[in-house]
Amino acid sequence: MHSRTDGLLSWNADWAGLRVGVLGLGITGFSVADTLAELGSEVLVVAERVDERYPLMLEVIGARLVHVDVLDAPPAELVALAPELLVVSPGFHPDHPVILWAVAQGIPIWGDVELAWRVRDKVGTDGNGTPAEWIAVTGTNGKTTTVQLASAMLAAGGLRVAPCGNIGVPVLDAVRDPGGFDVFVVELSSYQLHSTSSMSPWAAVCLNVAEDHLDWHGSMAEYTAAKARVYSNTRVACVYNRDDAVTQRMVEEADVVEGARAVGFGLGVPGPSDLGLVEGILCDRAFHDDRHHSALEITTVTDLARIGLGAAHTVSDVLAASALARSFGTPIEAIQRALAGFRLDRHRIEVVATAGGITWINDSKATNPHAADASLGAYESVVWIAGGLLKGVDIEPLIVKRAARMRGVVLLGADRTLLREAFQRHAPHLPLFEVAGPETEDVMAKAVELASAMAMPGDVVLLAPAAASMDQFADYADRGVRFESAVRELLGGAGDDTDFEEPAPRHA
Ligand code: UMA
Repeated sequence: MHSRTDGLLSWNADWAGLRVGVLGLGITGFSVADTLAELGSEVLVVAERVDERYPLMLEVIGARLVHVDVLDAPPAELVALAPELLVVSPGFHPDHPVILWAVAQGIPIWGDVELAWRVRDKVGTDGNGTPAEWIAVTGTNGKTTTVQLASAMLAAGGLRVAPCGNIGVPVLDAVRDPGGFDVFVVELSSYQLHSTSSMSPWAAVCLNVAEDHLDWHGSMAEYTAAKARVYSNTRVACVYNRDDAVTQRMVEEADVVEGARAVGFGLGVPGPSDLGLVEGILCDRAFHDDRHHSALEITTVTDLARIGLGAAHTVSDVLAASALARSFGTPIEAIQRALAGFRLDRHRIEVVATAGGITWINDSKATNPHAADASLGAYESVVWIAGGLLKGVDIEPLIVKRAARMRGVVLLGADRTLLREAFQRHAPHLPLFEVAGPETEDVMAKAVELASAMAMPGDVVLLAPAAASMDQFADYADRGVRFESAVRELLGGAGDDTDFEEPAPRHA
């Protein structure tokens, strides 16, 4: 069925007077309303749980707001508007009653990324509307680090780069920045990919796929299908993980633009269209004229370990980011310069302190079992602090795989019963303590005290919860900060984080 929105493929298209419903008023919803208001559309925002700063801002830009306590049906104002388009924030489930209503009405449903792709020629690279290229990054884990790495590499090569998307800067804000950019490195969540269809990126990567967000997607198949959309219409390079066959299959099955290449990365020896490792050296054999006979050296695992990037999953991220940057013509020297100055974000395998031979590590960013697996795998003997919201994901395989490395366990958070039962089934001998919730204040102090009682010299006490934090904390950063304060409180002046040697990276 033809609809008016089919032809809306440029900032300069006829958006004036278009009746649009916008679902959600967080950072995405506001960026959508602001963009559409600037384009002259008639905007009605519908949301529950609205942050107090937004309503006034909507008034200023000339968009209307319907704010309800519980949004369980399309409000009368939205029905009366008879929207020609509904733009949804990523947090809305596809089975949300308002979305189901729109589907039944035949109203097109876009996410903010779809809208951003269509209006990407507003400023462009040079102010005259030549759109910046897009590099799209998804995966269960490592997205933000890879986006930051690729952005740093492209910038070191002299380009104006905007990291944006799920990383926290709405793509529409990047697209409308008056300065203009040469390239966007866009972090895309499975939620965002679900509502994106026109995007045709220069290069795309799905870093890995493991169970996460099953409560939102309903099944692993649906979650994987959403992630696979990142490769649709890719024009130059489909970058996949040779250590994760699912990502390779996604590329084989993707509908890409004729001429797009598949480029692998992984911790093994690279083939002629891959980046990989040869005796601890990270090599590019994909973007190299003599790739059938030799490889270009990027850096070594030892050098990466010196700057905190030596864990196996981080080496993978460096290879993926290098593949993306190389696909865009970034010289190897620029990649090396970018790596020399790069530091991981906070709360990602961050050493908080060492005292009495015990190392305290904050990996609060490990919000699913796949991420926790990566950090548990990096240490031989661990007191594990875990728990929170499991998001419908099965925790058992992780416990079966990693219990042998654990000295003991401290559980916290809403879903700790599921964790406790899994330990009872698979590692009943392990000392296990629980911190009862739901209050936030003393949780970490108690967890740290219990962990300290179990830890022996040589051990790592690792906060890698394998779960989301929102049941007890504002977000993963808040959880990490509270952990760090509790550790410092416990250790008093005894902690010293300067003499810690990064444990040898493992590539198993
Ligand atoms: N809302 C409702 N009902 C709902 C859901 C949302 O009314 O059922 C409304 C509320 O008004 C709320 C607003 O929608 O204030 C929030 O919208 P949202 O949940 O879509 O969040 P945003 O503030 O727009 O932020 C989103 C991403 N959040 C989610 O996907 C949940 C941010 O990723 C992202 O940085 C931002 O867009 C910019 O692209 C955060 C995230 O947790 C970091 N992402 C998940 C992850 O990384 O695991 C996917």
